[in-house]
Amino acid sequence: MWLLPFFQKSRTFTKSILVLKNPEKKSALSEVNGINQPNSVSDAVARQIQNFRRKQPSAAELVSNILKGDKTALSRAITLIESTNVDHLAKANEVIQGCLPHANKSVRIGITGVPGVGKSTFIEAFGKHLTSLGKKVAVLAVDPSSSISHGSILGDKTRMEELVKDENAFIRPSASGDSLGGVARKTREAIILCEACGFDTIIIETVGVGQSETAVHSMVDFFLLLKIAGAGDELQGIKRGIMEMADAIVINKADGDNIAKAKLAKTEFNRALHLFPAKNSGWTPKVTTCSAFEKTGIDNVWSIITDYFQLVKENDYFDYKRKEQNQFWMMETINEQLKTHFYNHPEIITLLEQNKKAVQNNEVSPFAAAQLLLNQYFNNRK
Ligand SMILES: Nc1nc2c(ncn2[C@@H]2O[C@H](COP(=O)(O)OP(=O)(O)OP(=O)(O)O)[C@@H](O)[C@H]2O)c(=O)[nH]1
Ligand SMILES: [Mg+2]
Repeated sequence: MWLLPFFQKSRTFTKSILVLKNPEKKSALSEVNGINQPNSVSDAVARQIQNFRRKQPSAAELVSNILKGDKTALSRAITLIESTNVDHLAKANEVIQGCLPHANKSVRIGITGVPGVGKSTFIEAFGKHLTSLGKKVAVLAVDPSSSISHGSILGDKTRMEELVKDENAFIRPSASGDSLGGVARKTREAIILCEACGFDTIIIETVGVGQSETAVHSMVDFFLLLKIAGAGDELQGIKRGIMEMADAIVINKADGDNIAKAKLAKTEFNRALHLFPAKNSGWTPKVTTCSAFEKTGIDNVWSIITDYFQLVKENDYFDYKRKEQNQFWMMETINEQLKTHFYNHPEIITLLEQNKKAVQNNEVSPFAAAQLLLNQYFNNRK
């Protein structure tokens, strides 16, 4: 008998489920008819957005929108050049060709420095300073080491909070890729697209480790090395090559207790730079201090850079260097594609493995093995 109330209860429960399942019987929980769109949403605009998302724009559309300064089209085009899909490659080349006549109208600045030196904080302060002067700033990165995190800029967008929101700025994390050459080529193509989109100041960031700074140096007009003051041993551990490439050394974090140390470091770097041979550009590298955090000394960095551009545009070094760089990148692209083609050839893959072993076991000399592989490759291509 005591079970009766339970059965009664469970029957009412089943009934209410049936009511829910039956669309005829509306309950407060039924949302079969949905709710009306609020008046604030225009049907026409909603449809436009849906169409835009669904439709893949053609190369010509992308080019025309990039030339109008559309940042969404720019992002899409950069994604296209980063793609490894063969169909995308042809379309990407079409977009680049369309943008090329409108490129070249910017200044390209490379910024390098070890992790933690304050690159992102500096670029935020520097970029904001430039947009306040009416410039349009694009920030790209060459950072093959962080293919996992997809570039330091992405993880650092929080450090560029203001710049990200700035209408006159465009920030793009580095292309991921397994070879520096590949990443660098994509970055160079991205520069062309940014210039066509109306960005007049392009900043390329790279972490000063490995070979990436050499790649960046060969795609920019001005190369800036960011440093912090150490314990008086500034020149220790700094690669001679990087010092030679630098057009300016900026000692960051010159704030608080660090100001005196930064000044000392400035003197030391200035002395060291005098020992290097004069540059072909006719420019004497400058050393200065700044605090990206407190935004002090940033205007001075820009005035050094404008002095540089005035000089190299007057003495034609600017054009000369860009022409040299174009030639360099043509050769680089050929070299890279030849290598890729060679190493991906099915027959070569097998032969290479066999010959590696033979060379290790001293059965054949390294040169003879190399010759054999090359002959095989070229004979196949005849
Ligand atoms: N005191 C002081 N701290 C700074 C300054 N600039 C950057 N920092 C701090 O230094 C740390 C590293 O700055 P980031 O801008 O992330 O350095 P980064 O070179 O981009 O580092 P990676 O992205 O790891 O290569 C952060 O905690 C910043 O707040 C500065 O001018 N003064
Ligand atoms: Mg950073």
